[in-house]
Amino acid sequence: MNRRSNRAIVVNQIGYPLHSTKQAVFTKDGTFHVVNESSGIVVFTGRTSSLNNDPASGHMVALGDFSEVNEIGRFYIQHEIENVTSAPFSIQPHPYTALHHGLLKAFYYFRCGQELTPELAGPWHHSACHLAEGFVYDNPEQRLDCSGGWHDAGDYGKYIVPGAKAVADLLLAYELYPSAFRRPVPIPETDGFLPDVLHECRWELDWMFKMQHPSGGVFHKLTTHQFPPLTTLPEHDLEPLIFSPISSTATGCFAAIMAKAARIYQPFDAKYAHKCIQASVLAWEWLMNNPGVLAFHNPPDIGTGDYSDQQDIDDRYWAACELYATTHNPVYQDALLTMSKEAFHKFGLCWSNIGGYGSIAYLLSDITQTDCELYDQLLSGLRNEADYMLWKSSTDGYGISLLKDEYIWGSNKVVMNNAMLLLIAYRFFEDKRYEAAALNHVHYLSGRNSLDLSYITGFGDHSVQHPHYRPSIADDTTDPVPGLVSGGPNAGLHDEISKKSLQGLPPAQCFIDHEDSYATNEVAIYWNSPALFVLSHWEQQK
Ligand code: G3I
Ligand code: 9MR
Ligand code: ZN
Repeated sequence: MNRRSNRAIVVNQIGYPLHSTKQAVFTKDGTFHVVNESSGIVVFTGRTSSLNNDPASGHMVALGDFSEVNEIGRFYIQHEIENVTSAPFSIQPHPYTALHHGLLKAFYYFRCGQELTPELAGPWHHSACHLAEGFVYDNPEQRLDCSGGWHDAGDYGKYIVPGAKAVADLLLAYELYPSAFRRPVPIPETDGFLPDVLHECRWELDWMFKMQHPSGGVFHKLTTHQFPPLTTLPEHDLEPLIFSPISSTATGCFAAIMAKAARIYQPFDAKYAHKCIQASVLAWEWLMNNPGVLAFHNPPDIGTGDYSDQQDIDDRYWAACELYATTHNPVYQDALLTMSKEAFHKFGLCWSNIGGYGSIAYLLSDITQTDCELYDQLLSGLRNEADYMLWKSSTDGYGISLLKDEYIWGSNKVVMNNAMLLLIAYRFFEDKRYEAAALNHVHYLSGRNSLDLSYITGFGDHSVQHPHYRPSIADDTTDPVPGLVSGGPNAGLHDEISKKSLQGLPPAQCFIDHEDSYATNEVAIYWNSPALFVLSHWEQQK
C-alpha cells in the first residue's frame, strides 16, 4: 500500500539504522504512534516536542522521537488527533544497502561511449553514444578521440572539474570504507579482483587522459556547441564535439585526481598507477610553467556549462597535496605549504572551491606530521568546520546544516558535502555528534524535508519522478533512471518554470519535480558522488 503522507509527518522514507536516533518531523504537535506496517500493531507511542519556526521552510515544526523502537521491520507513523500518517520506512541494521548500490550503479547509467545493455541497464538500456572524434577549438584542423567518461548531468557534456570532484568522492569513499564495496554492482568489467567502484572510476579516468594536451595542460571540457533539445537520446546527439580551451582549474584538478588515482590503483595495477602519476606530473609541470590563473570562459559560439572560476589556488593546492601524499617528494610539500598561506577555503568540497580534498589528503597521509604546524592548523580547521555545521544544524527544523540563504543551485550537493565533512571530522575526533548530524542529512535527502520528498529517483515511497535528465525525458520508460540525486531547492529561481511556479516561496520549498526545471531538478555526477560517500559510512562492515 502506498500511504501517501499529507506532509504533516515526514520521515526518512528508506529507513533508520537499528539503535540510531530516530526522529520524524511534524507540522502538527501532539501524540503519535509508530505502527508496524504488516500487523497494524502499535509498537510505540510518544509525544512530539512543541512547535518551532523553521526559517528555511517557513513551517512550524516539532520533533517526534522514537529511538526506543529497536525492532527490525517496516513501520509508519500515525498522528493521534489528526489521523494522518507518514510514508512507510524500515528499521534495519543496514537499511541503506540498496540505496548505496543504486547511487553507485547510477555512474554506469551516466556512462558515455558504451552500449548500456538490457542485461545490465534493464529498461534504461541504450546504444553507444558520442563516439565521433572531437574538434580542438583552438586548432580546428585537429581531431582527437574523446570517447568514454560519464555525462555530467542531464546534459551530455563532459567537464574536467566536476568529473574530478566526482571521482575524488568515489575514491575517498573506497579509501575510507573499503568494506562498503565488497559486493559486485555488477558492471561490464566486474572481475572479482578490482572492486567495481574502482572499475567505474577508471571509466572516467580513461576519458580524462584523452583531455590532456601534450603540453600537460588539460582541456576544460568536451561538449557540443549548445545543449541538445531535451528529447534527444544520447545516441541521437550527433552534433560536433568540441574540446574547449585549456584552463588552469581543469589542469589543477586533473593533476590532483591522477595523483590520487595512482595511490589507490597501485596495489591492483602498478602499470596503470604509473600512467596516472606520469600524467599528473606532466599537468603539474604545466601549472609551474603557467603560474597565472588561466580562467575558463565559454568561447562566443559555445553555450554549454562553463564551470567558470576566477580562482585556481584551490585546484593547485589540491594537486600539490595529492602529489605529495603519493610521491612523498618534498617539492610538493614546499609548494603546498606556500599555497596554504593564501586566503581560500581549506575545506571546500565544491567544484568552485575544491581545496578541501587537498586538506583531507594531507591530513590522511602518513607522512604529513613532518610539518606539524600545517597539520595542526588543518586539524583544528576541520573541527571548527564540523562544529559550525553542528551549530547550523541545531537551528534547522529538519536537522541540516543549511542556513536560509544556502538553498542554491544544487543545494542537495551542499547538504551531502557537509555530511561528508562531518563524517571526516568524525573519523579524526570520534565525536558521535558529528556522525549523528551527518545521518540527519541523509534523512533530509531521503524524505525528511518540508516537501516530504525523497530526492533520489527510485528510492522511497514518494521520490522525484521527473528529473531534468535527457535520457529519461527522451525514452519511453515511465520510471526515471534510478539512483540519481536531484539538485534540490534553489531559491535563485534560475529557470522559467521555477520563476512561474515558485515565486515567493520560502527557500527550502523552492523545488519543482518537473523535467523543465534544470535549476532545481537536474541530476549530476557530482551530486550523486558525495551522497555515495556518505552512505558508504553506514554500509561498511564493522
Ligand atoms: O555561490 C553563490 C551564492 O553565494 C549566492 O548567494 C547564490 C545566489 O543565487 O548564488 C550562488 O552561485 C550559484 C552557483 O551555482 C553555486 O554553485 C549561481 O547563482 C548559479 O548560477 C550557479 O549555478 C551553476 C549552474 O551550472 C549554472 O552555471 C551550478 O553551480 C552548476 O552545478 C551547474 O552545472 C550544470 C552545468 O553548467 C551543465 N551541466 C549540468 C550542471 C548541473 O546543473
Ligand atoms: O539542459 C541544460 C542543463 O543541463 C543545464 O544545467 C542548464 C544550465 O546551464 O541549461 C539547460 O539547458 C537549458 C538552457 O540553459 C536554456 N534553454 C533551455 C535549456 C533546457 O531546456
Ligand atoms: Zn555520450
